[in-house]
Amino acid sequence: MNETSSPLADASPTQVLGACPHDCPDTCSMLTTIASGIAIKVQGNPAHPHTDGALCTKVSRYTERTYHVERILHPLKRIGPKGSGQFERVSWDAALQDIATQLRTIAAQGPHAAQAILPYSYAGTMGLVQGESMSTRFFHKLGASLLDRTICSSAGGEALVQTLGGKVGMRVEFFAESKLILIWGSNSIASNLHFWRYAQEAKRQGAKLVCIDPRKSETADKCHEHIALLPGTDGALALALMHELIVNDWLDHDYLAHHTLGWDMLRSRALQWPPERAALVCGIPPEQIRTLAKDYGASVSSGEPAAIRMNYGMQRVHGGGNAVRLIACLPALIGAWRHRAGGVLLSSSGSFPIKKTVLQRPDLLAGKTPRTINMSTIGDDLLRAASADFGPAIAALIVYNSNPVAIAPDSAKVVQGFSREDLFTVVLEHFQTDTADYADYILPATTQLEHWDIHGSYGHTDVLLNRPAIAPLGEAKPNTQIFRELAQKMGFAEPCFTDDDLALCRMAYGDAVNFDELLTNGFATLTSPEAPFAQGNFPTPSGKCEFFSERLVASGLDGLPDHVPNHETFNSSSVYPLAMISPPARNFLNSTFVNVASLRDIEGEPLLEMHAQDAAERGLQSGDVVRVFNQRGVYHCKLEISKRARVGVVNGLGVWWRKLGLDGTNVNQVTSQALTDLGRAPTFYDCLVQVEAENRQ
Ligand SMILES: Nc1nc2c(c(=O)[nH]1)N[C@H]1C(S)=C(S)[C@@H](COP(=O)(O)OP(=O)(O)OC[C@H]3O[C@@H](n4cnc5c(=O)[nH]c(N)nc54)[C@H](O)[C@@H]3O)O[C@H]1N2
Ligand SMILES: Nc1nc2c(c(=O)[nH]1)N[C@H]1C(S)=C(S)[C@@H](COP(=O)(O)OP(=O)(O)OC[C@H]3O[C@@H](n4cnc5c(=O)[nH]c(N)nc54)[C@H](O)[C@@H]3O)O[C@H]1N2
Ligand SMILES: [Mo]
Repeated sequence: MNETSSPLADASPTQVLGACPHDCPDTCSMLTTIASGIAIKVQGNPAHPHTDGALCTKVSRYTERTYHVERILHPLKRIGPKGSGQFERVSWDAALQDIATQLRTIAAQGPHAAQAILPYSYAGTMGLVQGESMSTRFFHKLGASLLDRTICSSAGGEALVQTLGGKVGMRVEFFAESKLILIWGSNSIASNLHFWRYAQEAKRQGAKLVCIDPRKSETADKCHEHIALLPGTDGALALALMHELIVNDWLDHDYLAHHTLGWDMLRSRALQWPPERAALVCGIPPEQIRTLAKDYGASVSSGEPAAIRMNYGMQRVHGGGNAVRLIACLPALIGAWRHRAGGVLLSSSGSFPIKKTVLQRPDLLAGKTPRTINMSTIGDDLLRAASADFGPAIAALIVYNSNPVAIAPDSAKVVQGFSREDLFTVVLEHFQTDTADYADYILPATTQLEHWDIHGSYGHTDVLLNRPAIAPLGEAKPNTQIFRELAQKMGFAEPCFTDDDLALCRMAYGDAVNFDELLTNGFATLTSPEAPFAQGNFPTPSGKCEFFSERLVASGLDGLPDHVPNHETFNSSSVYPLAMISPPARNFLNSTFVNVASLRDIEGEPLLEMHAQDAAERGLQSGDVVRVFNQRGVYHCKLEISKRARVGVVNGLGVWWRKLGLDGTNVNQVTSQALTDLGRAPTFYDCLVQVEAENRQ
């Protein structure tokens, strides 16, 4: 497998090294077996330590997805009303010519008119090349609006930056040596399987595992303890843990004195949160908080490492940023960072020295300063008229690597926006998703088996290279190629619009990574310290763990983290008395894979999990079709009375394709466009609803 040999010509089975492209912390090294140019199998690379030869169930079905009969293999042009899904086949040349004409017409209307064009993309592929490289160059040159990519992790990301100085933390492999692991806001078995392997190893060595999650997830089932707090109350829990650490003097005073900023202030705030107060907010017994604090604090005298694996579950609520800030402070109180198996990990993505400016070429803006649109409020923004404040109404939308009609909050607004007759929409896709149904043009994109790419990770610290294993199916083209050809049709003459994908892969890290090693092994491990903050050295302005942040004060916010209540606060007397969360289903990846029959069969159908007591109060039974509703809309699905749901909270597992649901909607019909305290992120899990049987209107 050298760079020049073509696997496509071989008749006997060969294997090609690749990378799983999906939005998941694990970023696995993948081996594709091909015979006569056909990919017959994908498997985990046994030589890559984190992947350890194993892929998750959904990605092991990657060939089924790639050769799916519904793959879009030719450019398509709309012939029916928006949303009807009626298209006809057109040639690439005709499609690109017409798209270029439409974009040119919009851009020609005035000096800043190109801002009416908006790219909409996220992490359908996490690849740096098929993600934001050639596409971003194209939109910069055009002067299109910028997109604030907040849909997933920006509240937690901003919180980490303000507290630890970056999206950095423990190395995942050292969780295997931890003696206490708090799995906080994460269903690791479903969404971070390769971390779970390390947690299992720790468990075998005697570690205690505690899961903090409103839902009794598959992961909670396998932990020693489960703390089922109400959604959006993690900040209160963290403050009460600090209270107990302080009053019992389970503190590393030396670490606090030398490597933290603002301890006196945080201490005073935490002392206002005795377990009884937090227990009322969190809806859990105070004893559970005391026990957790005792376990966590024990590390100070025993020296046994205590670790926290946060994932993004707790930051999808109003106070998500503050909650992550508080949790990220905890390790410093007990000096957990001194040990390589202690501390916290939410994301490792800040460890990667990605050459963004080389890939994305912001210089192509050439002095233009387009407005920024937040992807999480696309519903409202598509419906906004031109104004001095907003600028021009959005006139064209180019969607790639994302399915906003299914995944963005407050679907009724999103659908209304995408239905606008005066909106020109282009969707680059593998399948005719809910979003593609609203396109004027659908352009067929290649999958990871058909193109080059290079990856970082947000769960480990390895760079991975993806080689194409098969030729593009039908007339599909890589995103990069589509933007290269569009650039040509637009007459963009800069040489950077001819860089090929392998060249872009090489540029992504420049000299920071040995590319020959990537070509040979498929992965390369970044050199990073084993215990990054053992001696402080946080990448914050002060070099300390910033309990108090001057930067937040400068932007008009509280410098000290606090418990920030939900926008939609749980209240048993309100019209909408149930809190709904909508975490990912194990066999889907957001809305990807929902159309793969073998995986959809495992998930069954869209379900709402409800506690028996809440069901009894409503006369509901398992299997009933229910209306889940609030002021934003109604979503119909089947009810399941389930031990996975706690009293007062219902779980609507996501993210189904709307058109595969009971009535053409999914959970996002009821979620809101309200944003988080930090990071301008969505609040999917800050959502009150009522539930009743379908026939009782
Ligand atoms: N199988 C699978 N894997 C995935 C995904 C998928 O869709 N399917 N999605 C991928 C993506 S995009 C991401 S961002 C990552 C991370 O995705 P995450 O958002 O971390 O998803 P989960 O691991 O399900 O963890 C969320 C957990 O948080 C819980 N939760 C909800 N609200 C709260 C709360 O207020 N407090 C606390 N403590 N917990 C809460 C949920 O019940 C759920 O079990 O996973 C990735 N991996
Ligand atoms: N209610 C609720 N809503 C949620 C969440 C939740 O927990 N609850 N989670 C949120 C989170 S964390 C996230 S990250 C977002 C995810 O939202 P999205 O980033 O939109 O992710 P997906 O739904 O997986 O859709 C990705 C699309 O990209 C396409 N794609 C994949 N690779 C390529 C490629 O190479 N080229 C092109 N052109 N297309 C490609 C896939 O076919 C797929 O349709 O959803 C959010 N929405
Ligand atoms: Mo995400």
